[in-house]
Amino acid sequence: MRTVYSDRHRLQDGKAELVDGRLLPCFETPRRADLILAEVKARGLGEVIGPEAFGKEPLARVHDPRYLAFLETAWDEWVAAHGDHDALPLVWAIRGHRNREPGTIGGRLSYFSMDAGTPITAGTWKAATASADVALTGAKLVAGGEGAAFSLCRPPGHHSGPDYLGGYCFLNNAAIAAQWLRDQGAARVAVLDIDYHHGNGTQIVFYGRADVLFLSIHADPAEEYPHFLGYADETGTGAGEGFTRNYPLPWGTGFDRWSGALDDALAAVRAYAPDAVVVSLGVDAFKDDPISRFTLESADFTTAGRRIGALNLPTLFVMEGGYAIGPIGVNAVNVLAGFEDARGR
Ligand code: OKP
Ligand code: ZN
Repeated sequence: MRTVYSDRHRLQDGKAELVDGRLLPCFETPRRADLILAEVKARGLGEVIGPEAFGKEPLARVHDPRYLAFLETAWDEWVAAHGDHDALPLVWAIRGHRNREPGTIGGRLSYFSMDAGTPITAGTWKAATASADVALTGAKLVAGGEGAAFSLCRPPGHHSGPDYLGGYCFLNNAAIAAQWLRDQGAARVAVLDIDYHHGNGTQIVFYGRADVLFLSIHADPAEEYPHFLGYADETGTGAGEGFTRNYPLPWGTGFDRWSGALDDALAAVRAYAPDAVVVSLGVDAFKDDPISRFTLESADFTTAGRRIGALNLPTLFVMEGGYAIGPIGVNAVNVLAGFEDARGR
């Protein structure tokens, strides 16, 4: 399969995130994409191409225009108010507070974010829009009849909701791609999120809809980030009832249990018979991931890829998380190679 990649990911290079009371160097670094790209080339997965520019319209199909306007100018406003160091939010509306956009950049940053781990930097808007273009270009390949494509997105997207950033995510690349596929005529799209963290943003975008099936296998939110969404009893609402499925799993989960959830999710995808599948491909379920607590081995990612390939459906892989620098490339490409293997390519 072909890989879509843009060097612009480098423009998102935050200094620090707040973790357990400390400001630590960002886990979500340019090096992640470099290592994945190097492995794509080393393994001969297929041609690497640059993204097309899709503009703002496909972003606005998923995100609130007020949020997009905020994100585009946030850095300049932040610099004018506070200086040219990375922007991090500090306070959020809690139960009983007002849902009202404040006037200052500091207040607005809090209003449009969900955590203090996702710095806005000088290059954030350019990197995030390039990442969305990478996802959209992959979607176009799949819509055009390529059986599969790999969108090597960075920064990731699945925690970003209609009007907020968070979890290292600014624009929800997978949701933008899935919506674009719908807008191009796909009747049904399934989004399968295998990142270690719940895809809260993607879930919310499609929660009330039957035309996009959302399935997520992740660490139990009672124990793990993002903490406030991703329980098994969240199954969709209204017309979307039954079209969201969550598989929260405890810390320490290994491939036996994880793959049981995967098989159940894949059976649901098969029954749904979508025109396309978007895989939110995080490889942070890996045993040595520095911020995660599942125990998958590198070889397990190949097996997972094979099982996804056995669906025999047009498939777009959209890169999400994975922070074990070193094996991140091997783990991501193992999924893709396993997929190709099952397709007999
Ligand atoms: C992004 B993706 C845990 C801090 C959690 C945010 C994690 C975002 C993960 N001590 N920080 O889903 O891989
Ligand atoms: Zn993750």
